[in-house]
Amino acid sequence: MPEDLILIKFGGSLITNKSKTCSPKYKIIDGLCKAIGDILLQGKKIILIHGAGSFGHMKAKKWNISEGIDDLNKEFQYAAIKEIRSDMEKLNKIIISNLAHYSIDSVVYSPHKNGKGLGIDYFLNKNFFELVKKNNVVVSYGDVVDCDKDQKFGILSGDDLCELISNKLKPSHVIFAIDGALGLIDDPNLPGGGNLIKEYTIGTKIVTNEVSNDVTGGMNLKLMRAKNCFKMGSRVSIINGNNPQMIINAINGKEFIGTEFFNQ
Ligand code: IP8
Repeated sequence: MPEDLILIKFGGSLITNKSKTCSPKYKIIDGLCKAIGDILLQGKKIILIHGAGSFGHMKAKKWNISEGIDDLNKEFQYAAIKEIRSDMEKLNKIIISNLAHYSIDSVVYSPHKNGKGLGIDYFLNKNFFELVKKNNVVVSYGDVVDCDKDQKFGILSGDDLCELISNKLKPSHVIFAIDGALGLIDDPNLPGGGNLIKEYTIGTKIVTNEVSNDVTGGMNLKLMRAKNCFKMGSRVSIINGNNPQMIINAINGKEFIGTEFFNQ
């Protein structure tokens, strides 16, 4: 596994206000981009994946995009897909230009333009691997993608991309930067919102709550993808991205607040 390749996912709720359509959290994005700069200075390569938050999930939910084509509403669905793809490009541009503000050059892999297939059946085009080979920062994101199945289209989550990329490129460290919790929580229904699991042993059952305005399964999907990244040999951490220093600490092997994955 390449020592220097780090895969980071910025969760959609971390970088956008999830209750208001297309509402970026500029200050949070800025802090995260600055942290990317610090990590690059340590000689690492970065693949950055970002979620959709309010740039994707609301319209996708309204028009049932994750379920695929619905003959009665297909015209509205195709209009919504066009809008979601363009909204995701807007969110992506905000991140790319914030990276550029810190003199970080990055290149983008657009999932719907380059490949098709749902979930981990998505076909990562060879362009992606070329981009990773030639650039220090490659950025991609959750998207509406086409597929060969009868449903014709659906959602590719950024979490799916993380598993796919881990499988192919075996990054040394995969970090899921989240909002709303310090890391994995044992049971969010407990008084006080549950306890942070600092060391998560693969196979331990935890309770996850459904999240509103989310078409890709929230923490459940993230946990499944994170476990699979770990099983494929990457170090895996789940960290609250509102404090980007914790991401830097984790990468540097320093103490951090968050969840680290371990074997049984
Ligand atoms: O936020 C979802 O990606 P995620 C993509 O990473 C869309 O799950 C367009 C809803």
